Amino acid sequence: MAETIFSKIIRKEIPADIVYESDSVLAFRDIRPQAPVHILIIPKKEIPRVTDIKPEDSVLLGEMFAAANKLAAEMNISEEGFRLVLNCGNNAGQEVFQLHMHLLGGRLLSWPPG
Ligand code: DGP
Repeated sequence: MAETIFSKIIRKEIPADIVYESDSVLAFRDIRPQAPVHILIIPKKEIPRVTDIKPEDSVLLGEMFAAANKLAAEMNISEEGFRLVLNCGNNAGQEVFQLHMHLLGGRLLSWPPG
């Protein structure tokens, strides 16, 4: 597996504030939160970028969205709304090359993003 900081979090080699875990998906609070709720939802399988997603990953992606919905409900942001963000590559500012979905909420989020 291409090593990233998230690989170490998946293997529990470095600490993270984990808020959800299943056999295939892990979610933990972002270390640099940009909103009152800022959670990263990642597959345990190595997928570096959105462009590396394969058709056979469809169930896994569904599990990531289900985790996002579950967490949004638990954090009481389902009704007021939230944003899911996947940054892909340099122009999007992707910093960690393991697929991750940002769940952002708890404040009004402006659009367009920077
Ligand atoms: P992106 O730009 O989409 O690649 O966002 C990567 C996010 O990962 C960024 O918001 C900060 C977060 N992050 C980086 N390193 C760590 C870490 O070691 N722990 C946690 N919890 N978050 C991290």
